[in-house]
Amino acid sequence: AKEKFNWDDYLNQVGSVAAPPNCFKQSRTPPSNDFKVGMKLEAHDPRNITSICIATVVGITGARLRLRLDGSDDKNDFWRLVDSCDIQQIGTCEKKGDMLQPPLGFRMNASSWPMFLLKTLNGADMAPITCFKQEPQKPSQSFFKTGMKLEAVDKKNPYLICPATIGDVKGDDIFITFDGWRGAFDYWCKYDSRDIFPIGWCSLTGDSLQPPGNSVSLPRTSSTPAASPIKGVRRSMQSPQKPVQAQKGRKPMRDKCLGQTSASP
Ligand code: MLY
Repeated sequence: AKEKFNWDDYLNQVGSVAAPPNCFKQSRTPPSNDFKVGMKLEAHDPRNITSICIATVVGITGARLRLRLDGSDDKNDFWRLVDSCDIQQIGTCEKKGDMLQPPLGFRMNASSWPMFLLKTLNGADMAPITCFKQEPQKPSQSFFKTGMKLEAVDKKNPYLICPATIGDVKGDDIFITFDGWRGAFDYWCKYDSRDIFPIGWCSLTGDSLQPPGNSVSLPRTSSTPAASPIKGVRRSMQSPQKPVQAQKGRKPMRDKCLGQTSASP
């Protein structure tokens, strides 16, 4: 049976602290997700951010929506929080005097866009204004410190939220390292990224937080016997003291976690 990941136990085991909630551009209590699958809205095209397109909610996960741009394929889905300023009610674009655009990679001839738009909106289930929540303010500055723990979106597998550590801090930029994955999924982002959350976020939204990968390093002083892995936390076989970020580009160890994360190639 899969043991449930527990932050309190884990922080004790690895001897780390959580990044305090005031570090994040997230509301203290996650916004409620009132959207339903099939609803339509306006969204910035993530591949062409100056375009506003029609999107359909194709999935709901915690406080996030899985979105697909109308007229696009099913290979470019993206995820947005219900309080993201990247999404708005249908009609907003027109009210501002802007024009709805076909998505990048529109699957039909460009000349068929106006008719496609009419048809896609005709009789559509449009998400009501009450579904859209106010985007929270960003913290006045970065309060992150190297070593702090958080929950972060895996950008290579954006449906996944995983235990992570601040690996480095440079001005307004922070380096997100994924616990137990030897650097393969790490990335830099701004401190006010909407893809990072305080610990406990997933348990509040009902999202499933991924367990750490296999190569989690424990401090050498830990009283836990090296031979017995505890709740999915194992001593790194190579270098228990070395920070995970030092091994950028390496393949993650796949033996244990593959089964739980095999939803992507
Ligand atoms: N299919 C991918 C999933 C890896 C996910 C890593 N995240 C959780 C940091 C793989 O097995 O490589």
